[in-house]
Amino acid sequence: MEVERELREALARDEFELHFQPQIGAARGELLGCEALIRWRHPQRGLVPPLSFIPAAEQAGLIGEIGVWVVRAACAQIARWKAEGLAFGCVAVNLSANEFRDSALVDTVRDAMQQHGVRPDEFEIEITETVLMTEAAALRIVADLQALGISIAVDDFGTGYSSLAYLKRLRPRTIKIDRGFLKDLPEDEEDRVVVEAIVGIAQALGIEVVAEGVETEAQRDYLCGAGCHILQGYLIARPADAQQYAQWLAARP
Ligand code: G
Ligand code: G
Ligand code: MN
Ligand code: NA
Repeated sequence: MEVERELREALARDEFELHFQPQIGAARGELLGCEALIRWRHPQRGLVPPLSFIPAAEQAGLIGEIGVWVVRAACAQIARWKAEGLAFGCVAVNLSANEFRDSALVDTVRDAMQQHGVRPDEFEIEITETVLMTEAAALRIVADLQALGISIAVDDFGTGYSSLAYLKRLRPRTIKIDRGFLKDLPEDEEDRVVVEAIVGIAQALGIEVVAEGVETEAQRDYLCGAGCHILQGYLIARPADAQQYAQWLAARP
């Protein structure tokens, strides 16, 4: 398969890179960390976004190898920021549900953290809600990752297989309300009802809520008032490569 060969070459040639988007406290604006987002620096096509190659990587059975690259690259970046004396908080990586089929993931994460001297509070894993995440084997891998001391964030919350039993079993530190629920805030009454219900459930379960895709001050003000704990979005900063992100960090008061 053509795409498969291209993706293998991209791995071999080290053409992937991570970009970073900050997360800040909703009430006080302090830096909490960032989400790492993969891009493919294609020699001809330029910077390729993940939606253009992650689905193909899943189909080609290459998502596991890309996940290993992402985990190692994030840990290596953490070590570099530390060496530079930058306060970066916690770095969250995205892993596909398919990667929770292989318990080798736990060794990959443990080894990468050890190799780069990454503390558990400096590393987080984002997973999306799917039926797979209710399977015993996948839940076991999540529990083994949590036993390393790292936290789990449920991504795109509200769009997938959400059930309260699932939240109770997964015990995430945060849930990320999908951008789709935020884009028409604060005007849309149904979206307000959804957001407030999610915040209420999360609070009752001791889970923090991340609002992602925050673009306007009106959205931010509404989300703060509704009790969201953490903000991420273009209003704060767009995803940026490691060098630009380090500059953004260094420029903060
Ligand atoms: O980065 P962008 O801004 O385009 O992200 C689009 C989608 O790609 C998001 O749903 C995000 O979760 C996913 N994504 C980003 N980086 C990674 C990654 O490293 N691995 C996987 N599996 N998905 C990613
Ligand atoms: O992993 P996830 O599906 O949550 O990926 C987040 C996606 O949202 C990435 O594609 C990222 O570039 C994008 N994103 C982040 N902030 C904003 C924003 O404020 N507005 C929009 N439209 N997209 C955003
Ligand atoms: Mn994400
Ligand atoms: Na998301």
